[in-house]
Amino acid sequence: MKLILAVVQDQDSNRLSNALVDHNFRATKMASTGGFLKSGNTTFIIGTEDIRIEKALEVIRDNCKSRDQLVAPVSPMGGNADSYVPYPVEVEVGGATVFVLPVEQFHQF
Ligand code: 2BA
Repeated sequence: MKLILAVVQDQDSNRLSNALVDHNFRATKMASTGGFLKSGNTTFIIGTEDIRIEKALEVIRDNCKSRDQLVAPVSPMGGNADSYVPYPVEVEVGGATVFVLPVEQFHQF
C-alpha cells in the first residue's frame, strides 16, 4: 500500500475530489498553506494499493492545472532595501505537487 500526498490549488480541489470518488479512490482533503505564497491550497491524502498508483496519478494530472499567480512584494521593514522589488512578481503554480510514500501498516478500527 502507498500514501499519496498531493498539494493542489484550491480552484482544482472540488473537481479532483469528485474525480477521485468517480474512480473509487478514498481520500481526505486538508486545508493547507503554501510556504512561499502564504496563500491557501489543498492537500489530499490518498491511501491506495500499489497497483492503483499510476491511475491515481493520472486522475490528479488530469484534474489539476498550472496557473500563473502574482506574488505581492513584502516591504523590507528596516532590512536591506537594495534587494526590494516594489512590484508584484508572477510565479507558475502547480498543477499538483505529489509525494508517494510507502505505508508500513493500515488499520481501520
Ligand atoms: P507555495 O510554497 O506557496 O509555492 C507556490 C509557487 O511559488 C511554487 O509552485 C513555485 O512556483 C514558487 N516557489 C516556491 N518556492 C519558491 C522559491 N523558494 N523561490 C522561487 N519560487 C518559489 P509549486 O512548485 O507548484 O508549488 C505549489 C505548492 O506546493 C507550494 O506552495 C507548496 O504548498 C507545495 N510544495 C511545493 N513543493 C513542495 C515541497 N518540496 N515540499 C512541500 N510542499 C511543497
